[in-house]
Amino acid sequence: MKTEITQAQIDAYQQNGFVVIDDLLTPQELEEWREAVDEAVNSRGKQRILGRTETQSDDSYYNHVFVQRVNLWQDNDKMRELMIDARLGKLAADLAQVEGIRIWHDQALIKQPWSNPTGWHLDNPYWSFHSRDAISIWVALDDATVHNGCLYFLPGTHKLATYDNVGIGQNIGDLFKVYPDWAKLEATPAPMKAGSCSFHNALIAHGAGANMTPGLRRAMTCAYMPDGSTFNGQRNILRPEQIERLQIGDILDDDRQVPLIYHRSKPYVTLETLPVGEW
Ligand SMILES: O=C(O)CCC(=O)C(=O)O
Ligand SMILES: [Fe+2]
Repeated sequence: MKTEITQAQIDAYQQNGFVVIDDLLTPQELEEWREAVDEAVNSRGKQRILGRTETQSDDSYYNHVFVQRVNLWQDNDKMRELMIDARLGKLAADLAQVEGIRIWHDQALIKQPWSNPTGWHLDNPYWSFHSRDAISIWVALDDATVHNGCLYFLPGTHKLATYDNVGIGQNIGDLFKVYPDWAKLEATPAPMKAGSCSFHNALIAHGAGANMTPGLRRAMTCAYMPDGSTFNGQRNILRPEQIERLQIGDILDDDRQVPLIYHRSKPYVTLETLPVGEW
């Protein structure tokens, strides 16, 4: 795994709100990630978010944007091994310029052949904490191209975004009802080879194209929360019992739900020290 990033990459990330890092994974690691993600997604079955019953019908528009399976690290040993990795945490911390990184949630996002586009959206407004420094990694498990649904970004929008949310609906441009000025910007596509990755700020406007090919566009992603972030009252992936125990303003710091995978000056969890059980 590539563990070094340059100052130019950090500057580009801070300026544009995203950066592509070529060849994050070695060919052997890529094979390992593909196998682990395929296995974890298959054994999860239809449960999109762990512990939650679905209401979406199989033929809904959203189900044909991608197969989405959230928090595979929590129910799959191999995915836990891949996700609880201080090297990934350090890359995220260096780019975001924060002290410590917790996993908010991972997700496999698999665009099957002939999938719908992913509408323009911001990530952080959905989450149970607000941070201008939250960051996500998106690892391509297949070559991501403009034909099969690579990501697109509106550079710089992370600096202007607020926490107002619009749901990802069927109209890919609905975000521009909230941010009309952004409708005039040119999007930057982020094609990348399998094994490469991008990092994006969780407030940057982004989306992905349709999959116009008969092949898969698989991606493994992880949303990261800067250590010290506080509960904002939103449910997102938290279970009702967890919400009941939280007050707005509480620091989200339970390693069973939001493991601290890297910190510059305090101990962080490893596979061996990760506490087990539900929070
Ligand atoms: O892979 C996609 O289609 C969308 C990915 C995305 O929105 C994200 O990783 O935040
Ligand atoms: Fe997103």
